[in-house]
Formats: sequence, C-alpha cells, structure tokens
Amino acid sequence: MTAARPHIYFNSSLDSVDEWRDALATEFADFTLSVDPDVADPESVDVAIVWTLPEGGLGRFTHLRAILSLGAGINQLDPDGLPPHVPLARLVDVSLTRMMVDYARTAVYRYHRQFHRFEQRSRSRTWIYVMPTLTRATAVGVLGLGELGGEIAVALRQDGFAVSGWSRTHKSIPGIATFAGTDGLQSLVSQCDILVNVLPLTAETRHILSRDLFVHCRRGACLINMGRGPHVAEADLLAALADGTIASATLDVHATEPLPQDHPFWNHPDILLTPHVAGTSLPATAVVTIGANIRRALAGEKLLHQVDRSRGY
Ligand code: NDP
Ligand code: OXD
Repeated sequence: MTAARPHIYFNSSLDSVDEWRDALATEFADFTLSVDPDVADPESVDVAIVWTLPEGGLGRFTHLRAILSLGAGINQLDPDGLPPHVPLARLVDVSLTRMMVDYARTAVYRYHRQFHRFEQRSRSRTWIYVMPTLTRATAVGVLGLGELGGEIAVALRQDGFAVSGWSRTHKSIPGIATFAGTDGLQSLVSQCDILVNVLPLTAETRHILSRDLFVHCRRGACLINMGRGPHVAEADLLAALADGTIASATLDVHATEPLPQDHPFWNHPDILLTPHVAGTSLPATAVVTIGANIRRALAGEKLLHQVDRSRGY
C-alpha cells in the first residue's frame, strides 16, 4: 500500500473496471480511476491502463507518465501512433502465463493423441486405429521464447515432448534445442510435428506463417497459433491445408476479430477456431505488476517489461 495518489485512466471492452478498481485498492490507499465519458481534468491523468485505445487516442492526457497494456501483446495499441516520450509496458501476469501454458498443452495433446482425426472420423462413423505413441516421439517447436513461449517450452519438455524453440536472440534452456535467425527457423520447422506460435506481432513477424515457411515444414505438420492473427498469411495456410503440407491448424487469434461470418476458416474440416481465449490476465494477480509500474511511473523510473519501441515488443 502506498501513499501516492495516482489519477488512472482505464479503457477496455474486455476487462471489468469494477474488478480493477477493487484490485487497485489493494495497492493504493487513495487513487482516482476514470473511464470515458467521465474523465474530469484529463490533464491530471498520470497513467493509462488500456487493452485498446479509446476513440481519439490518448492525446488529451497531456501529462501522461506511462501507458500500461492490459495485454502481453501491444500491437493492438498501434504503438507507432503513441506519444514516443511516454513509456509503454506490456503485461506479465502469472494467471495469464498459466492459461497460455494450459492452452498450448491442450492443443498439443489433441494432436499428439490424434483427437483431431478421431473427431473428424466420428462424424462419418469411421473406426480408425492410430497407434498411440509416447510424448517423446512427438517433436514440438515453439516460436517465441519470451515470458510465455519460454514457459510453454519448459512445460512441454516436462511432459516429455521433444521440444525446440526459436527466438530473435539465441537462448539457452536446459533440455530444449534452441534456434535463432532465419536459417534457424527453417531448421527448426523441418524437425517438428507440431508448431506453436507465440511471437509478438511486429514488422518482422507479420505473415511469418506463410508459404515460404510451410515449404520447409515436415509434411503433415500441425500448427497452433496463439500469437496474433496477422502472423498467418491466410491464403497460404488454406493452400497448405489443401495440399497436405500442413495437416491441421488450431487458431486462437485472427486478423479480424470476431472472424467475419463468410470467412473460409469457419467450418474448415482441418481448422479448430477458438475466439482469442488462450490467455487473459486476472486483476487480482496482474495488479502486482501494474501497481509496481504505476509507482515506477510516478517516480520517473524505468517500467517493468517496458516495450522497446524500436524492436516493436
Ligand atoms: P515476450 O516479449 O516476452 O517474448 C517474445 C519472444 O518472441 C522473445 O523470445 C523474442 O525473442 C521473440 N521474438 C520477437 N521477435 C522475433 C523475431 N523477429 N524473430 C524471432 N523471435 C522473435 O512476449 P510474451 O511471451 O509475453 O508474449 C508473446 C505474444 O503472445 C504477445 O505479444 C501476444 O501477441 C501473444 N499473446 C496471445 C494471447 C492470446 O490469448 N492468444 C495472450 C497473451 C499473449 P528474444 O527473446 O530474442 O527477444
Ligand atoms: C494479450 C492477449 O496480448 O490477451 O495479453 O492477447
């Protein structure tokens, strides 16, 4: 509990402002929490906690000291349009991490135990026997080895899968084969049965899941996209599913959300869609980082998990 009395602006269509008010009350004895359209004295706002930008952006908050994302990703805040002098932080939250690990495991096991094939065959009353295997026989590649990808890779390794991972800078994680750079990505995908994408969306990673990559994949590999929709070149994925390069895809994130009614991903026999639910932060746990970052912002200190604007994540 601190004596600081921050003025906090909050904007999210997904998160409950009441739950966040209660959570912030465990960190600050006195604070003001403003939401549109009732933001009195916008010039006095110290910190913005946001999932997406409000209409009109954040320009009216002329004395803003920090922008704190309610997501681990920040691309939805259109970072290039944010005031460059205001530090921006992404969210790291134990609940979010736990949910992302659970989602990755669920989707990986669905492929490893062939449930996707049994689901399809049961619709046509077809009995197929596929010999089950131990997890060590399935090679899983994790794209992105940050807060989330790193935990996912370690959890899958603990489950016995043969895990490899890819990041921008080289990482060393016991029991996991690590790769970096474009050549590293091609080597990794050529060895994997299942790919899990948990990269941030940046200029470099947009459409990374495209034909150029699929041609290096093991034939019949399965894809799990938990990063962002625009990581996938959609027409390339449909073509790869049609010719068997990719056997099946689990897509949690989509270029347009909600996915338009006429989108070809709906009803596709080899695609499982989930509505961007892989992970979410919970105020009761996320407030620990958010509270610490509000105090840092008021003190003019560097934020935890501050985004490097030049890298884009
Ligand atoms: P981090 O910033 O902790 O990690 C990002 C990882 O991606 C790092 O390992 C980084 O490499 C790597 N990376 C970034 N750019 C490249 C590149 N050009 N080439 C290779 N590797 C690259 O992010 P988080 O793990 O916290 O979050 C990752 C993403 O997950 C979010 O940005 C968001 O898009 C998505 N997400 C999705 C959710 C959902 O519900 N579907 C929920 C939460 C997050 P290096 O280690 O070298 O820096
Ligand atoms: C996030 C998300 O980035 O939920 O945290 O997508």
